[in-house]
Amino acid sequence: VATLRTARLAFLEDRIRPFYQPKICLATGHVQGFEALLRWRDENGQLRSPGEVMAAFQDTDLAFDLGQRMLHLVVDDASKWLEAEVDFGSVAINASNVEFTRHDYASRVARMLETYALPKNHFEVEITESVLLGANSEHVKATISTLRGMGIAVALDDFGTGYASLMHLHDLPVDWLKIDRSFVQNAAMSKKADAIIRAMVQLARGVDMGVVAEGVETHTQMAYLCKVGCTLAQGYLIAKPMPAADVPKFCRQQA
Ligand code: G
Ligand code: G
Ligand code: MN
Ligand code: NA
Repeated sequence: VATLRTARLAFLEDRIRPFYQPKICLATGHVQGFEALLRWRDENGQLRSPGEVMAAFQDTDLAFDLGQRMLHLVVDDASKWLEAEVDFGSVAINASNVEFTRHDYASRVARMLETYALPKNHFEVEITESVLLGANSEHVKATISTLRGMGIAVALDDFGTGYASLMHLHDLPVDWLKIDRSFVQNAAMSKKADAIIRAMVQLARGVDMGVVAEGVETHTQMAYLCKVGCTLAQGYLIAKPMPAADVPKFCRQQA
């Protein structure tokens, strides 16, 4: 486990990078966009997942700074793809609750996009419903609608793993619902898992949300998800998260 010191050093020494995992349209196979996922190199140059850094930084100002750094790096990468006429669709960033509940989240994002001349419809934000469990859920809802009003799509991540999900859907106007990979992995394997996935898709469609299936690893899962009406698929079957430098080639191959 990374200590706070190890995590802080990675941050200070600029060893944090976004990797990008594509989401494809199940109906057409086209790239809809990419999710940015934090990766970092430890002192031995080993590539590591975000869990440890985020656990070490949790609920500190560093969590906020880390989010700002990611936002900066992701918008920079995307603006370069745009300049090179790479058809990447949109890029999505995961916002931690600490970042998202700071009063000026929407305007900070807007300023960053404007600085890099990245049109807002090329950018998306992923949140989890736990952000609504904090003290100021009215403010969270206002932030969501400000972002959407600017043309930035919002996705509800890890759907199905949280608490009181149905209630949140009712008054949470988001664009995308991401079905957690724990459900996707059992798809087409058990009647119960199938019933749950079908119910989630129905629910999302009933409130005009698109549905993203996460963690798709097999052709069987992909065919099943397409059949039951999911919109997009993301997972190792399509591609693992890749460095920014590999995104242009991936987009060209898919076109
Ligand atoms: O990429 P990986 O499966 O290791 O990610 C583990 C978790 O870390 C996922 O829940 C993902 O949403 C989260 N995560 C990845 N990158 C970021 C990031 O830049 N910011 C935040 N807040 N969470 C991230
Ligand atoms: O919580 P969030 O959905 O943002 O987390 C996405 C995480 O899932 C990332 O850490 C990513 O590395 C991981 N991931 C993406 N695709 C797959 C997959 O097909 N299988 C598994 N096991 N993990 C995946
Ligand atoms: Mn996510
Ligand atoms: Na997720």
